[in-house]
Amino acid sequence: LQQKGCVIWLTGLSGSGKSTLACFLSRSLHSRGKLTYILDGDNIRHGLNRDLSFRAEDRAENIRRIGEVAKLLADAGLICIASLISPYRKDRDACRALLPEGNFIEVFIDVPLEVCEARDPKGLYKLARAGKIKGFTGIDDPYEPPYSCEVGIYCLTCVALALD
Ligand code: GGZ
Repeated sequence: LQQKGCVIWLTGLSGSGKSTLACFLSRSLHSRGKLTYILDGDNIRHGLNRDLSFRAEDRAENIRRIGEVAKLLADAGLICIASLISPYRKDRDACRALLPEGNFIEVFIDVPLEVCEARDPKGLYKLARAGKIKGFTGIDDPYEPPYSCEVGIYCLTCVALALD
């Protein structure tokens, strides 16, 4: 296997497009002969992390476990694409610290809350606004954008509006 493993960490709000981008990235890398694996927060919460809630300590544990699994996959030579809200800077930084310098690529999907909420693909923002989901990121739970990251992906809708 002539491939150096690494972790591409996608962070951003619910509905920002992390999973879509993860799939696109994975296909694109496959077509270039690269081996990839997607770790998606929402999926992993149905299996490995099904014991975890959305309280801050449980989110931290969710991120820690996914960070450790990502490291194992990267050690095995895969390009691991982690896609989870990972709202707290310190948790993302702890995952970064597991990998050698340069092997953790943090990608911030920078889509404003208003846009994510307007998309609301699963109707979760609506439920959160109605108080039916408590501690929803962006509504009544914080999201800490990275101070510095390897890649920032801006919302195309916002760019189009700004240019209009
Ligand atoms: C945020 C929540 C919540 C709360 C359920 N806050 O857009 P989705 O639906 O498909 O992905 C979100 C997913 C978040 O899981 P993560 O593992 O990525 O979160 S974290 O990194 O913060 O641990 C969302 C859904 O679960 N969801 N309740 N309260 N998102």
